[in-house]
Amino acid sequence: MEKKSFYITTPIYYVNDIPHIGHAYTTIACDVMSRYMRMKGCDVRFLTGTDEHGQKVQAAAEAKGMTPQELVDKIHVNFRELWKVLNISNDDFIRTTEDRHIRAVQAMFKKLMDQGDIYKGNYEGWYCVPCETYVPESGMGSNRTCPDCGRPLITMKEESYFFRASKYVPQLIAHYEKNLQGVMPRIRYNEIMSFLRGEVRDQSVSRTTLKWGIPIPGDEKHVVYVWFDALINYATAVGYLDSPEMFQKYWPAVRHMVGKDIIRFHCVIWPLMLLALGVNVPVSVIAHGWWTVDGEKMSKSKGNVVDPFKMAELYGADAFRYFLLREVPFGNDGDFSETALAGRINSDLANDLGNLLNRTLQMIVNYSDGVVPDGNIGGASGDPLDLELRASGESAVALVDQAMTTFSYDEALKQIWGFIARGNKYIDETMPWKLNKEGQTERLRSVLHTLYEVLRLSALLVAPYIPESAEKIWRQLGCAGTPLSERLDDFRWGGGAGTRVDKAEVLFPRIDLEQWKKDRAPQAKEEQQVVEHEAEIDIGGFRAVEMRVAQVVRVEEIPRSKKLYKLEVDLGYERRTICSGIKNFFKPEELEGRRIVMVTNLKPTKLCGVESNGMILAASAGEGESERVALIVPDAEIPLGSRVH
Ligand code: ME8
Repeated sequence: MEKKSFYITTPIYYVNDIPHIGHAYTTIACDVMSRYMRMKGCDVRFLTGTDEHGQKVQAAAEAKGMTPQELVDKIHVNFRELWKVLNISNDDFIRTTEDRHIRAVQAMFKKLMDQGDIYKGNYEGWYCVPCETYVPESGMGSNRTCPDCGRPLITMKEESYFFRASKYVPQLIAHYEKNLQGVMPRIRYNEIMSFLRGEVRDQSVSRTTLKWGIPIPGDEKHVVYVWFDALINYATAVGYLDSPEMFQKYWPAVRHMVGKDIIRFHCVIWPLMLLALGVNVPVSVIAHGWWTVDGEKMSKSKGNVVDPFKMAELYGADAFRYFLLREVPFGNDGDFSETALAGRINSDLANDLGNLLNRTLQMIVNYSDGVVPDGNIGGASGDPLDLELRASGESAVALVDQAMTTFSYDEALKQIWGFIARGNKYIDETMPWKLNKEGQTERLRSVLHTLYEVLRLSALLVAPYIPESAEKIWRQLGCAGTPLSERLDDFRWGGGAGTRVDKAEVLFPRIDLEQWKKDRAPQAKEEQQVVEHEAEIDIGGFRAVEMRVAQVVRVEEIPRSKKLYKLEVDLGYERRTICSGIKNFFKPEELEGRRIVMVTNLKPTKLCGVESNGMILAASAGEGESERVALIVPDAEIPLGSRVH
């Protein structure tokens, strides 16, 4: 029988952001669903990727003296690395700078243009000239200023292509009226319906002010607006242009998981584009809530951005995955706290699941020589307690399935943990040690076999959530293969007799909370600052950077720049001009005459019209208003031009 297709996507993340728990959350949720649907026997396609065009990337690349392509090639790796660390099982990773995507975007654009659904007009909006970007009314600072640089915005008008979104609105409303699962959960559905019933304007889909984007075929002074470009990734990756067969297979089964911040793009603009193209709209867009941290909005300037790499390193990927999905009802906003994470590790993972495994394996070793006995656990003549436990397992499977169809991860986990708790209670009720002492061999066999089955089923149920630990449980139970390659529907209660179990190993070590508080709490704030690591280099890579001692001779303002100074520096053997972004931290007289360290072999680059020939070294901490900068200076008299190693 042909497998049912299931195609699930994460948003493609802005590549210039450092991955944080928000990104991890969406991706973990998709991963759990993918793993679950594979275990249900579906042909799953799971896509994630990076959104790599746009003004911010262009500006960041310029600031680093790189081409935008070089920059995105380098930094998109942050996401790939994180998905490895978090055990994400995506089948594909798309980048919007890939050729397959550029061609698909251009083909869609052309088709819509040819059929008259894209037309030329004028775009008018509030624009920040230095940042070269439009700012929506909702995102402006006070007095119409740029939220990034704080400078006044101007109105700007440019030629632009427009997508005739309004034309397809009635069709989309009719679709959603018949398909209530088109937007989940219901609160977001209602939000989208009321938006659609208001005024949906035609959408500007090109820019002439931006260079780093996909050129519009036949009119190359325009590039495709980033959102129009980005949304198409979902279709590109399953062969919209290149593989009609693949597209046919997966597209009708597509689900997009997104944060609530981007539902208009996904539930309005994208389906309108698809309707215009004559392609199915997504089966569902599932919007989840927003994470704050210790009650506050996450932001780089507050330094409270939670680094998922760090969480996985400290607590393990599985514990982090479990916590994110268990802590908050999917769809609601949530507050992340490491204290709550540590608490759940101890209670749910170490106590409930860990203890059930440990106690059971230990008893099979002690009372049955490590071999699962063949007990009478399933039949009508079975003990009522055993039968009740079996029924509780069967009902957990059904309730988990129901919860998963509505993406209610926390509910599914509650059902699974309810079953695990029932297993622990069963040990206390049956007291196998007493049965052993009293020589009640028959009963003991049934009890041990029943407990083994509770664990075998639990391993399958937890596998999508905590895949690594589930595999460990599976191995300790002496089962062949991996739980993730099993089909959930094939589970039959009463199997496993005669299997030799492995040694019990601690799955989740308990955290000593007293010690943890001493170790973690004082530095929590510092630690939570994201450290952006560069890729490892060898000594040759380091030697390639030529650094020398120099002296600042003269400091001048650059009229066009708020941040830069023009410095004249003396290296002993020559004088150079350098532009340095330290204006906000030093007065000219604090710099003139100082000895500093500089990189001397950087390629010259032009900043605000001034050619810069090197870079002075400084350390910086904090962000925004609290940013501090310290110059790196030689601590003893040493000739100008001396090399720094
Ligand atoms: O919007 N809580 O990319 P992005 C929960 N490139 N989820 C969060 C979160 C938080 N605090 N912060 C981020 C973009 N997310 C576009 C998408 S798709 C065609 C283009 C998650 O890097 C959440 O899934 O800003 C949100 O929708 C996404 O990251 C935004 O990622």
